[in-house]
Amino acid sequence: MKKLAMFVVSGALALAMTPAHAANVSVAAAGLTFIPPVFQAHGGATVTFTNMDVTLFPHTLTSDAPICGTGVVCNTGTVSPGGHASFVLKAGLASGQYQFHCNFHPNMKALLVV
Ligand SMILES: [Cu+2]
Repeated sequence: MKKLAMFVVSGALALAMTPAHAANVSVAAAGLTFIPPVFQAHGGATVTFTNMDVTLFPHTLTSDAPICGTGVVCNTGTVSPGGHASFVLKAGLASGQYQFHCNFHPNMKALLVV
């Protein structure tokens, strides 16, 4: 019985020490604004962008820096109202803050916190 208890405890510790899977995140556009304007994710996470803009503008979610791969900028491409697209952040992306914008509306900004 004591052996079983030890096994359970060490199993729980192993679970606690296992890095969490990269949580996937969702970002939307509405009213020429990204929602939320600041989002958190780790490298390897999938970022899904949905265009919920009732003004019927197309949008993109595009990173300023190449953080989807070596020399690869994250870019959903053009997403029409009601549409969605996703990309995967580069695995092992360094901690920091990364700016995103919309290719059609430079004033639309979002910030990724890793
Ligand atoms: Cu836009």
